Amino acid sequence: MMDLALSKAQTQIAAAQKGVPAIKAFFDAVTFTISYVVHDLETRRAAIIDSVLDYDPASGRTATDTADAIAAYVEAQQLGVDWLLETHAHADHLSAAPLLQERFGGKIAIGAHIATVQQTFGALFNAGLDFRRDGSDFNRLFMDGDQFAIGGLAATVLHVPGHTPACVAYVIGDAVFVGDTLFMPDYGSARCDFPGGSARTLYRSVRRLLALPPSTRLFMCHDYLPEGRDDYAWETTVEAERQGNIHLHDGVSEDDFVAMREARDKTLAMPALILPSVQVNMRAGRLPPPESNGVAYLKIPVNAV
Ligand SMILES: N[C@@H](CCC(=O)N[C@@H](CS)C(=O)NCC(=O)O)C(=O)O
Ligand SMILES: [Fe+2]
Repeated sequence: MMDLALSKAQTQIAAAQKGVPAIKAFFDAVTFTISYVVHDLETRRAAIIDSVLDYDPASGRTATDTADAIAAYVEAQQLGVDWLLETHAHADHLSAAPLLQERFGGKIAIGAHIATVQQTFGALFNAGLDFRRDGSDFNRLFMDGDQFAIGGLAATVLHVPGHTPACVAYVIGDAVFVGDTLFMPDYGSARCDFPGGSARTLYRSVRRLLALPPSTRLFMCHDYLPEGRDDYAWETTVEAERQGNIHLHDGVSEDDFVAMREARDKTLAMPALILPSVQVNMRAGRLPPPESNGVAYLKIPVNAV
């Protein structure tokens, strides 16, 4: 069957060879997340991808050091922010998108299947009626194959579920921000045991990403520094993943991947910040409304996850 979204992305990558985006990575050493600022050199319009709001679970305090570094870069480069893009509702860190939006403007966007994620977590946290579960807390919801612009740069969205049902990858110029699908070749792939996750679905999403041209640049959302490597890394190519990804190189069958992934997922502890993260990120990165004393509270569901 013809994959229209993928052929749009392929056409875009082929056309991008002379207008490649400027990409700046920001590594958060607490959650091992890589955020990106991507901009068009001609117009200086920009997108901020997967920004991080620092959160200390012991004190319940947020901090903006990581987001401030992104903001300082945006200011120094004199960029205009059009988009605050999330690859998914992260389970390991709070998003700084609302904070950066207040400062710079731009639209907060995520995959349209976020509504499914909001229903699951809205029920888990027994959120009140004020919590809308239709994605309307976000400014834009992307479907597979949707296209948008960052100044003169073309961007195409690919729905790549598996880690979560709403995961998307952003193809911007010739670069792909893969979210939690593939990790660096020597680390493999994202876990698939969160609500609505599926190893089989992730396999199919990854095969789609790896059908992009071999030289396509891929930018990871996390790097957990596997044994045998000394430096964090977040950029690779389709070709390198196809040849060397330890979980998903060419030739690994769907059934073998599913068996490996499901066995590995049983060994993983929950991310340290999963409970604060999902109840903030399901609200597009906003805290629950303050109570009558003016304080916002995060809940801990006991024996429910
Ligand atoms: N130790 C990390 C684990 C975070 C985690 O589970 N990350 C997800 C992505 S949100 C993943 O796919 N991890 C793969 C793995 O740990 O092998 C934490 O506590 O934050
Ligand atoms: Fe994730």
